[in-house]
Amino acid sequence: MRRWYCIIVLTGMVLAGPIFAFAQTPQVPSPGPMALQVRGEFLYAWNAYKQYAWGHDELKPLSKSSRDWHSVSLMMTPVDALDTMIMMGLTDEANKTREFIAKNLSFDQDIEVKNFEITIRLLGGLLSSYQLSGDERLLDLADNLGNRLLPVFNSPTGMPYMYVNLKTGKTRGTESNPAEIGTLLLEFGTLSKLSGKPIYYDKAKRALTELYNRRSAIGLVGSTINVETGKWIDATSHISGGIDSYYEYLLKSWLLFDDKDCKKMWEASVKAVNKYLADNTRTGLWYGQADMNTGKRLSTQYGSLDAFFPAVLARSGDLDRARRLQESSYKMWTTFGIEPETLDYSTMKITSPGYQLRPEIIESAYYLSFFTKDQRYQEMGSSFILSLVRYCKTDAGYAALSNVETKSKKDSMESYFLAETLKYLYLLFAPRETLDLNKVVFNTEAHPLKRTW
Ligand code: DMJ
Repeated sequence: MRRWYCIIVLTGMVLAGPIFAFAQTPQVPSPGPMALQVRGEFLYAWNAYKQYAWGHDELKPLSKSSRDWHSVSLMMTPVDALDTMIMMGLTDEANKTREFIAKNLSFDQDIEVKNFEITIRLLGGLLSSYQLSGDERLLDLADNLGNRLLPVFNSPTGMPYMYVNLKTGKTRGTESNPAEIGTLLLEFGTLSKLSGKPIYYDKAKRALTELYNRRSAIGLVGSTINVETGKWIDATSHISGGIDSYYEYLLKSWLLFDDKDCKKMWEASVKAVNKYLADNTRTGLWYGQADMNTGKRLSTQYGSLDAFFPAVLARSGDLDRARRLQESSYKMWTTFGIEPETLDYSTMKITSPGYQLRPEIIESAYYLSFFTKDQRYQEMGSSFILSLVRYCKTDAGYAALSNVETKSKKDSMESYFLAETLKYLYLLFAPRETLDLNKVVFNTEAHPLKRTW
């Protein structure tokens, strides 16, 4: 059954022409100098990971050493980076990495993992690389992982606990947030479709729906909720970290699965977000914080995580808001030479000074470039590359910044730098035939998923 499916995927990839066709495929023109530069930076960071951290979760670029999230490595960086290699046409590197993962990665570990992070990085990464390579071992790994994560949904409400032990299935973490509850359906749903097991889709969809059902009378969700009682603990509403990708998955689950419930939930949610969280100021359009019950403005914080929203707006067809918000994000970037984690947009003063090598502003530039064909977004991309090389490049890969004003570096290169930041930067400059954004949905970790069922 699997083998049969696989032939369809691979045939589909060939017949689909440029969709999911990458650099080495004849229909796609060769990448130009900017895309090649980004590919060079990817290889620079990846080679540093291989030299100093091979097999571990992450590279520590300043101490030239490695970090594992748990007592054993789950190969976070290789799994997260694999589909970027495939998309960049780094075929030999991708084949070696895929072989290494398939032979050495095991989820049969007595460790407690964070469901959200493992889902978006590993489950998402395995599924997209399976779709791109046709290597069934990756789907088997995804199925094995998905099964070990399933106990998280055994709460009285069906909303997931935050942590689960991969061997024992023991769960922990009753206080969660919309992002961790509502950012699962693309991965679990795709796993259902590819494995033929409906349980994954059903559990993740129920979690999303239970969360949506607890929105306030004015249609907003808060920041923290108890998954056992279903009661809100923090009523602050925003589009930033902790809520962000909940909205993204409402829209994208509708698009990927043609799920009409998700369409309804997305449309109602974005209406409330645009009514109560959007803030039209004299410096442009921003999105801040408001009370989920009254809609009263609570604060005016915006940051690198909020910068994902223009991409979502653009994908939904709202190019006007997407363009305006991207200009604000860009202002945040250029004011300091590189973006801070958060600032107060009413004063433009920094409230959290780090830069964690985040991708969101680049992701939005790519979506806007694809949907508007406006050169403006590649211009933005040029300044993103310049800043990254100038401030974050080290002897061994790339480093986050602890302070964007002093540009002091931090000993961290998160796996999403290779999965997302450099992938979106590459796609921003690569020939548009490389990938058709109308036919592919990226999970929140930039792993492309395609409807092959
Ligand atoms: C990534 O893990 C994902 O993009 C997530 O949705 C938000 N945080 C990081 C990148 O900033």
